[in-house]
Amino acid sequence: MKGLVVVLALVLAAALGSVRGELRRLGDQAPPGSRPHSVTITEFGAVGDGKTLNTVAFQNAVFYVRSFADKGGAQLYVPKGRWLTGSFNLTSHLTLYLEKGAVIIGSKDSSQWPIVEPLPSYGQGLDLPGPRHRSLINGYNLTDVVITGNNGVIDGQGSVWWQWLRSHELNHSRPHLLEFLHSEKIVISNLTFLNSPAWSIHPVYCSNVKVHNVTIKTALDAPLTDGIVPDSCSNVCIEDSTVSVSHEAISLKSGWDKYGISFGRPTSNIHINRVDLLSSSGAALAFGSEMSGGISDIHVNHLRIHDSYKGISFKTSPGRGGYIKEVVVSDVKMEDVHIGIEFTGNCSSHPDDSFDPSQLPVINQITMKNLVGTNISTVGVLSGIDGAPFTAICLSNLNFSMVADSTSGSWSCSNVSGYSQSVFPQPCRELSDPSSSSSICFSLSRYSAIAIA
Ligand SMILES: *[C@@H]1O[C@H](CO)[C@@H](O)[C@H](O)[C@H]1NC(C)=O
Ligand SMILES: *[C@@H]1O[C@H](CO)[C@@H](O)[C@H](O)[C@H]1NC(C)=O
Ligand SMILES: *[C@@H]1O[C@H](CO)[C@@H](O)[C@H](O)[C@H]1NC(C)=O
Ligand SMILES: *[C@@H]1O[C@H](CO)[C@@H](O)[C@H](O)[C@H]1NC(C)=O
Ligand SMILES: *[C@@H]1O[C@H](CO)[C@@H](O)[C@H](O)[C@H]1NC(C)=O
Ligand SMILES: *[C@@H]1O[C@H](CO)[C@@H](O)[C@H](O)[C@H]1NC(C)=O
Ligand SMILES: *[C@@H]1O[C@H](CO)[C@@H](O)[C@H](O)[C@H]1NC(C)=O
Ligand SMILES: *[C@@H]1O[C@H](CO)[C@@H](O)[C@H](O)[C@H]1NC(C)=O
Ligand SMILES: CC(=O)N[C@H]1CO[C@H](CO)[C@@H](O)[C@@H]1O
Repeated sequence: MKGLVVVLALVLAAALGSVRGELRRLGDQAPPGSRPHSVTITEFGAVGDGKTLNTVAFQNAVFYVRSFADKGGAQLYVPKGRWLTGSFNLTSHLTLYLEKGAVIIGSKDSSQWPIVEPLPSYGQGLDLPGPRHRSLINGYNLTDVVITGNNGVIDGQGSVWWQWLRSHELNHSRPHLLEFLHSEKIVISNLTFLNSPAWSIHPVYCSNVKVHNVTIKTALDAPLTDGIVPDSCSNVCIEDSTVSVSHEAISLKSGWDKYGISFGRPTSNIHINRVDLLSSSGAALAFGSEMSGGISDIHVNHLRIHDSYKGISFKTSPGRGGYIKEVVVSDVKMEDVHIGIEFTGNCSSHPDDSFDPSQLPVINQITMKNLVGTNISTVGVLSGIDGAPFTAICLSNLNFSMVADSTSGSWSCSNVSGYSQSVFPQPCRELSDPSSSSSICFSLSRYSAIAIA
């Protein structure tokens, strides 16, 4: 059966190649992601009526684009229309371009989202143990892929998955909208992502990933939908984007307990600039709680967080191992947030009951400077691990104004230490230790530029 499909696809590819004859050539001054060749999804039999299932058309189109890999690659053009599809794979040297009014829609039929093994750094699916559903759009072992458009839309129709999760009808963990594994030189820009079943953009074991000018939204009462989740990745840049989801808007991760420790791939050199984040029930910017491969060298600038449960959260637990260190978050505006800053060493979700509580995480050298908060209920809840305190938490130039009738108090701290200057309201004494000095704090001088080829 599989052989037949491949043969048919080859025949189709050859036929299209000869029929088309001359492929469109794009100008020399073309924008990033432009390719010397272009094909349109309708050439593969796709119908943009919102009803016809186009999974095979997308699969065949990508299969055909593979033949341009050594000729500069090709663009797959998706015109205006509603293009219903199940899960499909991308290929290297591909630009997927969604025209204005083009909407790629995820099927509501779970069998259109095949089952795959859990990620090796997680060992289990996140909603349920065992395997998980493949994402809608997948990249495996790719290089040089651009997903862009004139504000086209990728809509996961996640509400069916949210309902299955709530009613315990899921058989396997939910899929994401866009996932890249073991890939490099990825650009995602100028698009809107709606209603992911779980996470919207999930690069894992990737390097040189740029996310620019995207809008991500899910219903605010959806269960556990995350926006952008760089996971065991290096050299990632997220800029000029707006994320509004129920759970974490941007979440940095690197694997779960013993699986993440033995996989050992950290998340490092991440730059996040000029983003606008909302998380109705989680944290707008989160680190962890899956961080067993380590998270370091993170630079966040010009962040707006509003109408969120938590603002910035560092999450871990005994059993995780790993580290979160060398983080600088600066120039943050927070409005209408319940808990501004959270550190917790008690995130009790584990892939197995057999986790090793002696695997203690290290949280060290976290600097936050130039934060202004208005209408915040509780400024900071910092709760480290007894016997493995979080250290060198450095706060500089923070000014939070509280909810008028706040009864929760401004700061609570345990098992943490650090340094603070010009912080209002006055932080807890753990962060005012006179023996600490600014020399323990991670500074911006270690900024390292990242190159996206
Ligand atoms: C995104 O849109 C901007 C403005 O139209 C354009 O300059 C940029 O090249 C686009 N990005 C890509 C990857 O096409
Ligand atoms: C998509 O890629 C995965 C991983 O390489 C592979 O197992 C699967 O068969 C591919 N699916 C299609 C339709 O090509
Ligand atoms: C991954 O890609 C590289 C380079 O294209 C190739 O050599 C290798 O065989 C691929 N590995 C798998 C598992 O597909
Ligand atoms: C962002 O993308 C939209 C299309 O989605 C485009 O019109 C706009 O110019 C882009 N802005 C930037 C700054 O690239
Ligand atoms: C779970 O499996 C049952 C039995 O095979 C099936 O009827 C049901 O549709 C599946 N649920 C989902 C969400 O795929
Ligand atoms: C303060 O923030 C809360 C959410 O934390 C919101 O419900 C409330 O309307 C805000 N108050 C004002 C005056 O903006
Ligand atoms: C950790 O959380 C669990 C419930 O999630 C609670 O029972 C336990 O007391 C907490 N431990 C600490 C040290 O806060
Ligand atoms: C904090 O900001 C408010 C205005 O939002 C200002 O009135 C106050 O003086 C500032 N406090 C400090 C200590 O800078
Ligand atoms: C070592 C240490 O200071 N442990 C403290 C951690 O926090 C708890 C709760 O505040 C304290 O009881 C421990 O003494």
